[in-house]
Amino acid sequence: MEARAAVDDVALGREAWSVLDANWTGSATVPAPGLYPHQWNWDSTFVAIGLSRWDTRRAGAELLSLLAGQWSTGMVPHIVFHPAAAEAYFPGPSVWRSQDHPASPNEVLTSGLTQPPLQGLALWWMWRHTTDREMAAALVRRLYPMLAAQHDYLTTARDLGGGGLAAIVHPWESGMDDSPVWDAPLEALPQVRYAYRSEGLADGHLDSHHDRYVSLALRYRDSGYDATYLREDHPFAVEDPMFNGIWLASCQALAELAPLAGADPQPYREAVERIRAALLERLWADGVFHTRDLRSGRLSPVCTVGCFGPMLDPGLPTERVADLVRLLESPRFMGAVGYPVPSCEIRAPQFDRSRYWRGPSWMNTNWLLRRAAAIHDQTGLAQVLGAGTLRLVRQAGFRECFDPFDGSGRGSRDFSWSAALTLDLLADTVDP
Ligand code: 2M8
Repeated sequence: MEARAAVDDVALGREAWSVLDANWTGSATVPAPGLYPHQWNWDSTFVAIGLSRWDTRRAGAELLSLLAGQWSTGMVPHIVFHPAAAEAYFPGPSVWRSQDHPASPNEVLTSGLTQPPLQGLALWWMWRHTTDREMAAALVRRLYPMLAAQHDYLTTARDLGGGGLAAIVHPWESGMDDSPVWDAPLEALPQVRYAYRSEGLADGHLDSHHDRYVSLALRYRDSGYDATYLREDHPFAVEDPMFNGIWLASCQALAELAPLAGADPQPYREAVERIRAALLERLWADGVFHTRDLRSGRLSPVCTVGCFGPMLDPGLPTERVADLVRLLESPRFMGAVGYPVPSCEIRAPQFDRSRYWRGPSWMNTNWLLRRAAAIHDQTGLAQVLGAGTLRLVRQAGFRECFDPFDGSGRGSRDFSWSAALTLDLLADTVDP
């Protein structure tokens, strides 16, 4: 394992800031130098969360830059392209062709997919932790209508199952691209071949799946990013517990921020109730939430870190919370590894400690589960998650993800959400 001398909190905080400064383009933070040269949706939003206690202006700039890419449908894209890097990442703007779609913004090039709708929660987090209430209140008023439009988009265009949940139409929309829960829906697609980022494949990705990722994106693009096509013909439509758990948390946040924005909280309160009921009715089985493939009607048998997403709901019934905490602490997840939280249950045949989202631990999901534990007064679990996550970055640096057994770093170095969320986790111990 690649280890380094453990650094103290102050030095770790300084290192985190220098990563975030180096990854700043002037208007947003890229996930990592080299591999990811544009603004990614949930990466930026985690950066905003991490900066909330320390730099309201930059946290706000991050969200405003992302939302400058919002389509008039309300969809918040998963990538906002940085013009200087144009085709440095595949699939770049020439594949997505957002500029040809009337709903996309005029001056900004984006992808045509979305990612977990974390922005409501991030705005609430900023409001709660800011040291500049006036600036934060102005940001809430400015961003609120955009997040309301995002919410309407998910409610109308993405309830493909008709049961009150938002469906994702591509694994990239989950943020957990290579998760084994997409294996069955992907394998049901016809086999295709594309040259896809070949230099990275040996390391973290499954070759044939990536060919299908590209073909799936092209099919959606060629439909004109059409909502009716998604509902009736698109071959990939999945209800994901993490995506919907995050959506619920953002609805809760929008309800709480409504008075500040002069808006009515009631629609968001109702959305929270509706999403909770749908999660329990449609995705709960055998003591945990599962993904539902709307095309086959099947629940995925594989349990991943995403299955704990609905724990972000403060109103989740206590027996369900107890079931999830038991599973999370069991040898299927945290109980058998040194570092939280493996992205796939380790007894699953698909578990692989070295492949993206099929085993490694990630800071962003650790942060979400720590938040969920805190919401449900699981103080011990929250502490273990916080301390274990900080141990990862102290030992291995701000890597993209980590081996859950020995804590060694994997993927990109100087990864922005790992740096930003470290700042948030350190806030308990380091004075601003
Ligand atoms: C990874 O996803 C991108 C596609 O969006 C990729 O594999 O190229 C995921 O880890 C995703 O969660 C993340 O947002 C993105 C940028 O860090 O990289």
